Amino acid sequence: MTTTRTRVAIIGAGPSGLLLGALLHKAGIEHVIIDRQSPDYVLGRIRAGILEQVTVDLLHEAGVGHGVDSDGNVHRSIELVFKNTRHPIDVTGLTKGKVVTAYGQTELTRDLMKHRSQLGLPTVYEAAEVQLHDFDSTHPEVTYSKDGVSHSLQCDFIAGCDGFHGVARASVPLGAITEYEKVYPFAWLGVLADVPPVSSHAIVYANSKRGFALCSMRSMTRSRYYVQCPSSDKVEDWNDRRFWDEIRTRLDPELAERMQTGPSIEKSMTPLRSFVAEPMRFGHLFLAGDAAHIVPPTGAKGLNLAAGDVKYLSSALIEHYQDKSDAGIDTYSQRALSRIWRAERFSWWLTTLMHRFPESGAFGQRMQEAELDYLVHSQALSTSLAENYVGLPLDFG
Ligand code: RFL
Ligand code: PHB
Repeated sequence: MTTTRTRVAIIGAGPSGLLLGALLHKAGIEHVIIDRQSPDYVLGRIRAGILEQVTVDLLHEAGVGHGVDSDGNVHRSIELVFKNTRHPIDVTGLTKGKVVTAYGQTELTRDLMKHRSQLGLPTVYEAAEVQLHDFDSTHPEVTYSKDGVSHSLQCDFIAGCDGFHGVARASVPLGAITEYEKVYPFAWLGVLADVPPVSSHAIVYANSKRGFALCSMRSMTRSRYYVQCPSSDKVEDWNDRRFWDEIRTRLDPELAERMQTGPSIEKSMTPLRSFVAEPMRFGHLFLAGDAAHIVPPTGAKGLNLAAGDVKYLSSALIEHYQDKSDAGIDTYSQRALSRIWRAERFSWWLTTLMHRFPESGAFGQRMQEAELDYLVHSQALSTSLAENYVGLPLDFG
């Protein structure tokens, strides 16, 4: 068994863990990141695509903003399609100038990884049997094995940034944690293809008789599209031809006509879930990102919420080491959760508004249509959508 010491042990090298590492390094706080997967596996997961300004600002603060600056695509509006008609929502006009940026999680993760390796910061990939110990004391420990050798990492704090299926939340005694969950009765099938996006200036959200569809992008030559499908469907049920035929039926005639198709380079199924674990601090263990909460992807909030948590947590740890104050640590969970529940509400609302629910019936259907109709004609409701879409401020109150 080898033994090492650091200040903060970060479990998970996804966006939360890598961003936390970059911010701690800037403040001179020693840390180690441990992930059970390989770098290629982490980069191979095609996920988020829309960044709030809060997230972009945080990347700059961490010294990793060049990629999003050069390759991100600034969006000032979104488009809602229902009853075969497209309705633009002027997100920037409704939020006094705020924008979102289309920039893939893969690209963001690659930027953070590169930054880390250029600085020579320690990251252990392909760590097996990761276990957390004694986080209710002042001397927590993380043990793992790598290439058959056992390791012990002793630290002051553990940051559980290891996603929904990680070990950090699972290590908390059952009685100490409350979990809230809603599982939706459908999934998204996502396709990545090297074709120009059907709409490069605005993400398209479509509510159609055959279910929800979303048109997003990764660059001017790479598109990311999704369709709602039954949770029981498998990726193999959807060949490219079926996917392209289906998404076209869910858009308005002009977009359907304009959509360019091509071979998929990635296809994946995402179940839709809302989930929150409370609290997010257990002694010297903190949870951040998907380890603590999941939103259905409809509102594009998951990665952005993770970035918000990391901002609160890095500030709290910096305050602890630099100012010898635990005020930030003591309020971390409460501050993060208040923003998380607002994003949970928004993501649940937009999911409910835009998808076909098997059980909603004719009345439920009319309610959805009436709300969409109200939304596109009401400045008040459009403003609510827009201010949530661009992201609520970190200090919203
Ligand atoms: P991640 O990305 O899951 O990373 C966790 C890392 O922890 C590692 N790990 C472990 N390491 C050590 N020991 C263990 N026992 C471990 N178990 C796991 C894993 O290998 C992994 O490397 O969590 P993180 O960092 O909190 O990041 C969260 C985001 O990935 C997630 O919220 C977003 O992708 C959600 N999301 C979106 N968010 C947005 O803000 N905007 C979007 O447009 C958006 N679109 C999406 C999305 C998520 C989607 N899917 C597939 C769920 C679209 C989709 C389709
Ligand atoms: C994406 O680009 O993957 C994406 C964009 C907007 C969403 C969800 C996912 O609401």
